[in-house]
Amino acid sequence: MSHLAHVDPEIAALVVAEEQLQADTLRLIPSENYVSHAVLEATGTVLQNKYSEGYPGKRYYEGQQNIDLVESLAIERAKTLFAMDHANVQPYSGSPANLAVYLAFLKPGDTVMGMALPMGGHLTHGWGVSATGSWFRGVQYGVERAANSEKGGRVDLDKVRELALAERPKVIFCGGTAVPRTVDFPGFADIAREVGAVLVADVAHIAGLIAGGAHPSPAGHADVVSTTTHKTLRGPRGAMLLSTEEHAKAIDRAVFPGLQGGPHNHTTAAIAVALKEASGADFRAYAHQVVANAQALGEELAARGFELVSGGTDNHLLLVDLSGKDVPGKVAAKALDRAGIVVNYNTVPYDTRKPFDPSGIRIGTPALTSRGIPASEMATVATWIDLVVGAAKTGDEETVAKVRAEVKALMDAHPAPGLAVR
Ligand code: DSN
Repeated sequence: MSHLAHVDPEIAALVVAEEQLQADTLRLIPSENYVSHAVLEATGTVLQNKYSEGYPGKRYYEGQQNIDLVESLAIERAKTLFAMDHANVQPYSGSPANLAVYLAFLKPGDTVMGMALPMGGHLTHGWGVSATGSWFRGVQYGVERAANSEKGGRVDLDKVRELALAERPKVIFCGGTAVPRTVDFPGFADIAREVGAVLVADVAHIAGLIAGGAHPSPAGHADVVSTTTHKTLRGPRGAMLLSTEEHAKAIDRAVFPGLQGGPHNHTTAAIAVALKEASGADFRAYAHQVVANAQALGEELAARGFELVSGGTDNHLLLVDLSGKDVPGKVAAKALDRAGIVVNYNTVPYDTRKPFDPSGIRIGTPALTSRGIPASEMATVATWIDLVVGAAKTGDEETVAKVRAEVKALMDAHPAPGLAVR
């Protein structure tokens, strides 16, 4: 980064500091990852100099000889990897991708159904504080209470069906941001068919697991698949909308000219690279290891008395209810951060605390798995979390500092992809 360091040393120093932070810390935020050098290189290219409103072969700007080929490659790779008829790789990120879905299928005031935010859904699935819940009529389903041991923390599809029959949504979202269990795409598809709704599978969190065969695919069930590209898929910050042929035109029109202007071509190129990487055998192994690591970590945390929403995980993510530990999620998350373990505080279903000071933390294994950290280390990770959550309660900063040194040693033994520093 010699040019950056020369022109703007302040920003250059902050980038280097961030790189060092990512190298030294155990990043357990389930929506984060490490991209490869190849993805980083594609992101930092001259492709960002271009305007390309339109789609390959149908642009409003000349000079698209190379850009058309880049976008076509990304589209074809996305269609193949996710076995869908159509792909639009232009949405700037997950929220704009979901807004394009509203534009394609709904009019203001129409009914949309999705999982409630505090139950694990996403803001854009019709939650009140989002435009999707104020400009549209959001109807929300949740998960069962923990006391119902068999279904606790899981979606009861009979209840989703009842709600859908009563409310007749035009669009149903399945998936979310804090969903530790397999999304039943065929079950949701049956309900959507019965009420005549478009089924949108928001697979942002699990796209990489689907690509790697570690989570069932929504292909053949969902009408539209919405995903970001930077989570388990390990690509640049961006998004895609995939669909059946029937909805291809509506989706394309909604993204451009409906919602966006020119696509971010450097991101499109990096998405194409990430999709190529995700189609390889190594990535299949990665996706399965992400799940194996999350399950091992869940078992180790449960053995140390941590309450896991739904009792465990089928994917990359654990939602931990700290009520029984008598430590608020935010206090735990801040102590863990001081120990070099990065998580986010999170509401748990039926939380009695507020979203900015909730009862839980959310943990995921995509980033640590990208560093090659094996399942055999999850007992150590769980012990660190246990020690630090205990230390957060008593103000024992000595333990926090001791864990930080141990975390650094494990990180040094497993360098992260894409980083120049160790
Ligand atoms: N902010 C993302 C996450 O952390 O899950 C979802 O949009």
